[in-house]
Amino acid sequence: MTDDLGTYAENTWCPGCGNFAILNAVKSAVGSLEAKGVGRERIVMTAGIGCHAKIFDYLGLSGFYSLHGRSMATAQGLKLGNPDLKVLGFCGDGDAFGEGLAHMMYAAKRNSDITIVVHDNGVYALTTGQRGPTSARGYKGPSTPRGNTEDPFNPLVLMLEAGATFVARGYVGMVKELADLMVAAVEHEGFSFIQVLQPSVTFSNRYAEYNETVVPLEQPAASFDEALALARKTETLPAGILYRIEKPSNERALYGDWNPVANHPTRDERLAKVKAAVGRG
Ligand SMILES: Cc1ncc(C[n+]2csc(CCOP(=O)(O)OP(=O)(O)O)c2C)c(N)n1
Ligand code: SF4
Ligand SMILES: [Mg+2]
Repeated sequence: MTDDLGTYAENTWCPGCGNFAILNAVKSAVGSLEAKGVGRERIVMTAGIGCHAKIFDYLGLSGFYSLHGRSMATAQGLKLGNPDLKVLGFCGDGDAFGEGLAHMMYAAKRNSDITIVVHDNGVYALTTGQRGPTSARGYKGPSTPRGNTEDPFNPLVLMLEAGATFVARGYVGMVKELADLMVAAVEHEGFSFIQVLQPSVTFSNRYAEYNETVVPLEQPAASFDEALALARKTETLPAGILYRIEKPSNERALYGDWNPVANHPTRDERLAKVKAAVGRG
């Protein structure tokens, strides 16, 4: 690990990949959080498997490198294990809305106090560009040589409907705004979701399209229905916090202010409990 939150791992992302901007935004967000008193030892990360997940190798934070489709499950485990942690889960679109879809829906439903950042490039990039859950209709790749015959999932709508209490969209062409979104998401107590539009220059280069269609959103929607309407827009793509409400997080509802790490029983206390349970206390 280096002082600037970097690591000594060789970076193998393609030149121009949108993932670089996400890495820079996270570093900036961690700096802002530290300035606000959230020490970096309290900020932990997890990632799935994919190009996005290499962020785990390049970012000098503690964490747990997970499996494809299990980043958000691992993030929930980290938070349950120690609710004082601020947990960042990095996912790909395939990770989050393919194999990990059920985990995503339930994490949002139970309002787990984690932040999920989806690097949405609309393809399975690491495995060389197969169609994924957010690929556009007509997308041509190795698994759809004649074009994708399915419409993409809308991640924002899915997360809103599942119960996410913070739903945002960022764009790698707006790094400062993306860093601000990450800070706000980490500060939000409850399930915070950021869809980051992250073109894969190699397999789905949509920079020109996004530069035309992404528009900054000044403030969150005033109601759930308004947020859904914003999320469904296609001619322009609002970027910012679409929806944010206060609701007790799962961990707060389960634990209150109790922390299983701080209140961990000693070995003798655990032995006494076991003996009592088997009638030998
Ligand atoms: C359990 C499991 N299923 C499938 C794979 C194969 N696999 C690795 S990366 C990947 C796709 C990654 O796509 P995405 O999550 O969108 O990430 P990206 O590479 O686009 O950043 C797949 C299917 C795997 N490694 N493990
Ligand atoms: S294949 Fe795409 S997502 Fe992966 S590093 Fe290259 S440009 Fe980025
Ligand atoms: Mg992808």
